[in-house]
Amino acid sequence: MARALCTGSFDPVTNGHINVFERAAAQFEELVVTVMVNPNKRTMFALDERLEMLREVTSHIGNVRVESWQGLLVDFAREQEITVIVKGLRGNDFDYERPMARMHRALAGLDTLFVASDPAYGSVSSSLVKEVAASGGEVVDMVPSAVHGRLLMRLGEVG
Ligand code: COD
Repeated sequence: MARALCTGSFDPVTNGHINVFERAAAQFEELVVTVMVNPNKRTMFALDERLEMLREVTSHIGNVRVESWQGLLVDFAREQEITVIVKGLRGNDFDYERPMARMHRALAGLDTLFVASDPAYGSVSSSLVKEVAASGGEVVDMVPSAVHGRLLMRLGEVG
C-alpha cells in the first residue's frame, strides 16, 4: 500500500478534517498530514500550535505523521516520494479543488483522490467554527475538545 498526503491550513483542525484523516489512513500504509504554510495568510493559531493540536487529535490513528511545508506542495510530495493527496469534498469545494488537482498532476504526476465529506460534517469549516465561536455560538460538536479549549482561550485573549 502506498502513502498519502492530507493538506490544509488546519486553523484549527476540525472534526471534519479528522474524519477524512481516519478514512484516508485506513486506506494507506501511512498518511502524512501536512500544514501548508502561507506567510501571507493571517491565522488564529501559529504554526507550532496547529502542529501540536494536529498531533494531539490524531494520536489515536497509528499511521499518521504530522508535518508542515512552505512552498509548492508538489515539491514536498517529491521529497517524501508520495504520489497521492486525499481531500475531503464538501458541497462547494470541487470548483476550488479541481484546478489545483489538475495543476498537481500536470506539475508532478501527483494525483488527488476526493472523499465525500461525512454528512455530519458537511457544513463544518475552520473559518465558520472561528466565526461562530467568536460570536459566542456553540461549536463543541465541530472540533475535538482539546481544540475547543484552545479556541475559547484564544478568543478570551483577544476579546
Ligand atoms: N469535511 C471534509 N473535508 C473538509 C472539511 C469537512 N468538514 N473541512 C475541510 N475539508 C477539506 C478541505 O476541502 C481541504 O481540502 C482540506 O480539508 C483542508 O481544509 P483547510 O480549510 O484547512 O484548508 P485551506 O482551504 O485553508 O487550504 C488548503 C490548501 C490551499 C493549503 C491546500 O489545498 C493545498 O494543499 N494547497 C497546495 C498549495 C500549492 O502547492 N499550490 C500551488 C499549485 S496548485
